[in-house]
Amino acid sequence: MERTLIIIKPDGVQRGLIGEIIARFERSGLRLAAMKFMQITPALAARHYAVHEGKRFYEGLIQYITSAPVVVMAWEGLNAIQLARKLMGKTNPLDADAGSIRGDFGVSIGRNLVHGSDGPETAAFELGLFFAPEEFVTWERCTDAWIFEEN
Ligand code: D4T
Repeated sequence: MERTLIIIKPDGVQRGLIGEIIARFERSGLRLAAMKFMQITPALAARHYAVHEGKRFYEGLIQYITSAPVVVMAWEGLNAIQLARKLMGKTNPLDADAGSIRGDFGVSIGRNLVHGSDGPETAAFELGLFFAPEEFVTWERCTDAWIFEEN
């Protein structure tokens, strides 16, 4: 089982797509483990996007992600990280498949609606940035055995 950090970015919130985006994760079979509605501070944004510091799009990225509220979530399940990235589609909406969140609703790379961790180490780091350990809810759904095949 893996956990991944998903953010519905300011454009997703402003465009009224919170429900639409959450529905896609919920329907996928992934299980919600934590969720909050918040506005990201410049300091937190700088830590989250530290790997991009110095790149030409960095300043715009920080400005955008801190400009309005976001929904931050932890989703868990088998291969949650890879599965979530598939649901989101490629970073640039132009390259994202139809049927993915960015492919269906995005137009510009700088307004790509969602963030999802890109690997296990990034996920652990990012989840720790946004959630305290006690904010993760440990629970079982009655459908889990019908969704998560045991090897
Ligand atoms: P995030 O991190 O937002 O889920 O995006 P990705 O993981 O899919 O993509 P990324 O880390 O390469 O980029 C982070 C963030 O920067 C924006 N961006 C990226 C941009 O505005 N212009 C660019 O040229 C690139 C490469 C979009 C996502």
